[in-house]
Amino acid sequence: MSHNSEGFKPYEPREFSEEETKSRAAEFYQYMDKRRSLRSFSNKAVPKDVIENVIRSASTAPSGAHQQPWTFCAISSADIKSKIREAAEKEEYENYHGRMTDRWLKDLEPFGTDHIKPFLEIAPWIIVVMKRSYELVDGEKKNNYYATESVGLATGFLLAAIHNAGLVALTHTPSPMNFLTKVLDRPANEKPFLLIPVGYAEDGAEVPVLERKGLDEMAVFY
Ligand code: IYR
Repeated sequence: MSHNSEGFKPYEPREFSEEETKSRAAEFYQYMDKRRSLRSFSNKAVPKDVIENVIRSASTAPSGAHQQPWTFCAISSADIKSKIREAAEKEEYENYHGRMTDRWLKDLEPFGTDHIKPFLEIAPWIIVVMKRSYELVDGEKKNNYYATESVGLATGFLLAAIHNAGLVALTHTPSPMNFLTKVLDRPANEKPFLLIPVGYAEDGAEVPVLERKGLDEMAVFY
């Protein structure tokens, strides 16, 4: 009998037959391919424990030295949501009226976006993902490793968990996002990374027609 090395434990693999592996991979792809970013939300409530569990799923992402350099701020307060909408629309107005280049505005035309963001009040939840660039240990700054990559991975897991629960989301980046630090009263070692309204799609919601790159265009096998 082998015994565990100090600080290690046996990994419990979850393996499937080749046939089942193939069908699981294909079915997961089909399922994920149905995910879309939504901008029209219903105000239908989403229970808090659903949000807790999608955040727990996000937090299963790998991170540099397992430092888990993220904080998820989950907002259902109507008051805070309207503060966020007001501040976001102020920034977005500037973006759409001078800060974004003509090329950028043209590239966004197919998505029908503008500076008005009602979903920030209508969606039952907003999750603001915070990146923790460093931790304060005895008053000293300790940088977290690969914080951007880690938070990006966790956000990807979050979006997959939201989709799996039958909910919809938008990865929203009002720019600049520093107003969130103030509105949410967050510490200086956290920077807003993404703002994600979460809820159900509005009845009759539409999404832009778009194609995803095919395997030939986005993968190379050696
Ligand atoms: N942040 C703005 C503009 C915007 C930019 C990109 I790149 C998008 O994919 C979508 C929107 C907004 O949210 O409207």
